[in-house]
Amino acid sequence: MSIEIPKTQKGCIFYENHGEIFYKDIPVPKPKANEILINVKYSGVCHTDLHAWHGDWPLDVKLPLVGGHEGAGVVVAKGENVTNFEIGDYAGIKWLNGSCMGCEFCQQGAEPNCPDADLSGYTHDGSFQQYATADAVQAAKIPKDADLAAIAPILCAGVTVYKALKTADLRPGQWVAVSGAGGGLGSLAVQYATAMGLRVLGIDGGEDKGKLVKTLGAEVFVDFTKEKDIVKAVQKATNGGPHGVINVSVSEAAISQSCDYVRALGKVVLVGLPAGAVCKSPVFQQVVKSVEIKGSYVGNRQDTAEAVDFFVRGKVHCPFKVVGLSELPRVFKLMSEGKILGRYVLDTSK
Ligand code: 8ID
Ligand code: ZN
Ligand code: ZN
Repeated sequence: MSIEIPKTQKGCIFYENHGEIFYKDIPVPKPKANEILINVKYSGVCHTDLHAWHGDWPLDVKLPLVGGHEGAGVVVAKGENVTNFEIGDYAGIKWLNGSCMGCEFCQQGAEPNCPDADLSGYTHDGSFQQYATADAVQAAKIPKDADLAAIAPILCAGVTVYKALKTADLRPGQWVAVSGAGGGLGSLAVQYATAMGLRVLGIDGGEDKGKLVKTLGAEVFVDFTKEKDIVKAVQKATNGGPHGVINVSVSEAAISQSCDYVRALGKVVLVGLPAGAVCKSPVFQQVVKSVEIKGSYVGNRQDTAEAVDFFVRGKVHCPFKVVGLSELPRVFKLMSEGKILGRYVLDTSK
């Protein structure tokens, strides 16, 4: 089977950090021997895409750059060495586009920690275009009957929070606090945690987010815009503090707070990446409470398969709104104002 592939396509591209984002005709990339070419139908917009555009992190982006790393679509071409995908299969673009597969980290299945990791929408043009390339080894497998718009947010947000919850290593019945619970990662974290049998306390701002977070499975919602003493409120609601915290807010203060309200022997998982942030934990408290603070970075191929399986079985579903690819700048604006419930998903045909 061969599918006709155009020479040019629509994509969102920027030439400098914080520079104008152009929605325009750009060339369709050609897959290398190890790559597949995916006709991206839908792409989620992750806060990481906004960090990349702003140049928030001590890691250079490729310029010019086509962002995006939650792309779901159809395989339309493949390089000569690709054996695990056929033309017509559904496939997903993840943050980890490819890695060396030879270093000590890749060897133990920690491919995201590979020093030579190639990152979609960061060092490799991503899913904010109609056709994107991905290393076939790392591209996500998507089942044939999946809803491509609904599954897109699973490819980064879902995988990341699922892996973060595994990193927290909690038992069913224990409390987990999700800080940033109403956003893209947070709304999925609440659902994965609930599906794993955990008791969830969500923290975010505003009544709409509170309502959403409770609908998704949280027993308690703490509104950071209204609550004066968040540490006290969280500890009271969880009878002494949550056993684990998943930090997906884009707030340095919220991250440090979580080191305060976590229960003794608890685990604080760092996921959100506010620009220049430092995690402050009072050493005395951390020692006496024997708190663990752990970083968690997306997930590997197995985490991806497991996170997708929760979606396929109907256990998690990111609340999302579909808009055209050309509307990316508006989505970034809403995101920077903290106004997005769940995710915005871009339809690449508009
Ligand atoms: O592998 C990783 N570690 C990884 C993977 C994917 C994304 C890390 N991230 C990072 C992103 O780069 C970003 O820094 O996770 C962060 C969250 O991504 P997102 O979920 O895509 O962002 P969002 O949809 O904007 O949600 C953030 C939520 O945080 C809330 C906001 O209201 C929003 O709902 N929030 C903020 I900003 N300040 C808060 C506070 N003080 C807060 N919630 C609670 N307390
Ligand atoms: Zn992401
Ligand atoms: Zn490697």
